Amino acid sequence: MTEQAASSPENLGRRVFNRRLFAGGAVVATGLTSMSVAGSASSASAELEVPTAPAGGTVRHMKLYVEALADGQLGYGLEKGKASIPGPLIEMIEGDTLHIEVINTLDIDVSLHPHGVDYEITSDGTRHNNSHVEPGGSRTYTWRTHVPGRRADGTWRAGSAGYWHYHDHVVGTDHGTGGLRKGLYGPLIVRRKGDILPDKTFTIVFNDMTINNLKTGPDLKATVGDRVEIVMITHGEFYHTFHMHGHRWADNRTGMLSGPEDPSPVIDNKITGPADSFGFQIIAGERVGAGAWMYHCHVQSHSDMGMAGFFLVAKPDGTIPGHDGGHTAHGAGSKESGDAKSTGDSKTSGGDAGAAHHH
Ligand SMILES: [Cu+2]
Repeated sequence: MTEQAASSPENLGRRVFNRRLFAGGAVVATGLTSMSVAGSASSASAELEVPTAPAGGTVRHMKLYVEALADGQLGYGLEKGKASIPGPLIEMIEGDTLHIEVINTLDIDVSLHPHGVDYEITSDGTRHNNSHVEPGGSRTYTWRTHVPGRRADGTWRAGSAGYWHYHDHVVGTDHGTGGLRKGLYGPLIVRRKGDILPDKTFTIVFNDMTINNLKTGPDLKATVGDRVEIVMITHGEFYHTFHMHGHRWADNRTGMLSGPEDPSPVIDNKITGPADSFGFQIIAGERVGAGAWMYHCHVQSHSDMGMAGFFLVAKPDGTIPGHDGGHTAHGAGSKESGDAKSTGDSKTSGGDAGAAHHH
């Protein structure tokens, strides 16, 4: 499925988008037919070499399992036994509706609470609305999205597009403090028709003093020239700053400038607090080349304590100059390296799989 040959230019947008849907696994087969039709209709206007999001408006269904992971952590997963931290990337296009059946395999109440999308109070995912899921039970949450437009009073109504996220809101406390701490969170991207689609998407979550509930950040692997999308989310008790070495992005909805007159500031460091989220796309190694590019919280004590990882940008032949793979991103000493190894949570929590969504 991922190796389909490009058939014709006018099919490119549709083909790539479908590939993403399969790769992400966030959509069941019944949704693909209508999505394909929508993609086909809009792809004529898409630039040939940059696939873009088709028009939204589809109704889709998916399941989301809440499961226990090793070390007392918890995760969301699209299939039984596949839960990860962060949870799976959920993508929508403005106009889409998503029905998510949450299946609670735990012996405690859980829920699903989204940021950014439209939902009725019965899909709030909070205990005081009785919209949580009881042990062993299931509940369907419905998320809707809309395109921007003018209200009847003449004012402008924003569309749903953005880099958002979802999380539990009932484990531990009525604010889901325990659920968030243990890993019940994930990324949600709502795209606008015409948005440029990336080659791959990574999710980075600063959660208390962890990244994706790991003691050090996961490796983000790409090849020079890849269009890489980062979704950055913060949870927990602290404020952080997200910094990437050698790459910059625009501080706006898409993280990309829309043209030469776009006034959005271009940055490589952004302060972020609990439940904030943003995202952007970069071309891996653009004007800087291959390398082990660090990303980290720039609060010094935080990065020193492990809030750092590598954006590993390889040459086309797969090599990464100057990178022997033996150092952690937060310290070159042997002691720190040992610590990094001991965080083998990468297996239980998904590691790369939880952070990376390859398209
Ligand atoms: Cu920090």
